[in-house]
Amino acid sequence: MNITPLQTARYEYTPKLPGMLRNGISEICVKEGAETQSVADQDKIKALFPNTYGKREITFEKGTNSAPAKKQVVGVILSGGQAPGGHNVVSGLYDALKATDPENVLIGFKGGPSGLLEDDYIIFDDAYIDQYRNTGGFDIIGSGRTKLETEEQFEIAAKVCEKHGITAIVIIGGDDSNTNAAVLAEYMAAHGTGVQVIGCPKTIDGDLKNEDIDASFGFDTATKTYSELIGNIERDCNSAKKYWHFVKVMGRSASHVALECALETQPNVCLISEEVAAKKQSLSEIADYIADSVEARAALGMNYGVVIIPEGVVEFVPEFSALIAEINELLAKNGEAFNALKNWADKHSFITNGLREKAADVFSVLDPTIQQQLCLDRDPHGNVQVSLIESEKLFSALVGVKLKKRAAEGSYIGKYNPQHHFFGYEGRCAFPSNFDADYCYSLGYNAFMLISYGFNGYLSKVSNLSKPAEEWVAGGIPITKMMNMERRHGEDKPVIRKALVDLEGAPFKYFEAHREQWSVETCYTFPGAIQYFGPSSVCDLTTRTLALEQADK
Ligand code: FBP
Repeated sequence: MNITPLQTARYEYTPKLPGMLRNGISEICVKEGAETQSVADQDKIKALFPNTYGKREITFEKGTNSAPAKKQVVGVILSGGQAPGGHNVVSGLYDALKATDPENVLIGFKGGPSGLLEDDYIIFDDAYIDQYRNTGGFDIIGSGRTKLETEEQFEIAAKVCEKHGITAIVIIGGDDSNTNAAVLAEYMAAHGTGVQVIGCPKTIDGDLKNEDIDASFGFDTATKTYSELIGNIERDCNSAKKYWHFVKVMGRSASHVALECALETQPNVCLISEEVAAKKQSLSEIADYIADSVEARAALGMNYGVVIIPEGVVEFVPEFSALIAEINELLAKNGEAFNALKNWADKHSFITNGLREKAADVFSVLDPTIQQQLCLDRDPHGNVQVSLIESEKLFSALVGVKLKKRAAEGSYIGKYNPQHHFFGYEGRCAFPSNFDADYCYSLGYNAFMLISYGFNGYLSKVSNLSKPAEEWVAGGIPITKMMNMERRHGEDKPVIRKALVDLEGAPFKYFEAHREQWSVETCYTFPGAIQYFGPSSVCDLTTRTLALEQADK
């Protein structure tokens, strides 16, 4: 393997642990907190998780380690989309496990949860782990999106655990993967397998957070990477003075990524899907909102700007989601007939004729490329894959139409040349920032402490994250505490409640207070590249979101 100088230097980096975990394994004891209950639907969740519900939250402290001596064979799984820091979770877990007893074993199941079902694994040793310390990506064992949810899958998982003598499984994933971890934990307890299951909060989307979990890992590095790129675009924009850049950023339904990037770079416009939903904004209103900024800046001689668009925004525009639902329905019933049509003109008529008037009107204002994207193959659940819809192009085209009209009416005199970008994959495997390197290593190390103390169905929790690592608080939280019942595929299911952007929260309020000025003036800020070496004030900075959320602490 060819190794770059940065990679070599990052191998040498020693991640910082919370102060309470620093004195060595023999000096970590448990402090039990209050019993917990789920965020909602307590009776239903309790009935579904009789063995793992209501357990106490716990924190670790300095003190004599009283965990029972036991050989540990731990299996680890990376689940879902990549997020910077996954390798550090694995190395933190490995280091704690080996520091406790060199005979302990860490098994990595390959390619996500399917690795456990197919018994596809490797056994880690120092040489293997050392190649991946402080590096981005999930390539240490790969990842996957197989859902662990059926009784049959759990039976297989239990058999694989028995075969290897596995005492615990660590699932590193987002809200869905950790929901699955909770269900697996309950299964393992109900069947007396003795296998413990521990989760770790991962996702660049930032939507796995709540009163216990300050942030999901990967959000820090991914948003810093996108913010660097957006800042560079702003500088280019401010230099060339001739383009309006429309930048879509990943994040699924939630707009945490878009909001954080906006706080970091102060663009002219940033849409927030949660606000679009709250105000029930139409496509036309959103286009007008962006066009207002274009027009105001043009009046000041600035025919350029930057717009940030969250990946999932179209799902939140009521008329657009109604259109998607109608197309879904139409294609579910008539998919074969539609696919048999040879050219787009025929397909276009087929769709237009099959829609009700309102939906057909919305369809008709869309650019042909977007119309075609709406008719692409559905996902396994029959839904349109919204991340494939180029909403950056959708909105730039709608703004173009608005501006033409305004020019004809004489209110807009300017030039409008849009450019388009989509940032997602660029950030998911970046070298973890110092924050993510430290946080993830701590999550993995802490996950092993939870295992050694016998906890099952817990999420590894490291909090107080806006403070220096020395002051971080390590512990665990029962996953059932974060759950409620939601409708999924026509059934009520227990799931971890997803965190969307809180329109009353400090990060949004800050953005709201400044966006008017940003929309007209040029207030761009340039975060630059992530710094790994240098003053702590530069290298260990966390996100603006976390700093604003925890400003009062
Ligand atoms: P997770 O929720 O699994 O962490 O994935 C995050 C994410 O990067 C989303 O932002 C994005 O919509 C999705 O994964 C894309 O994943 P894929 O390339 O597998 O479709």
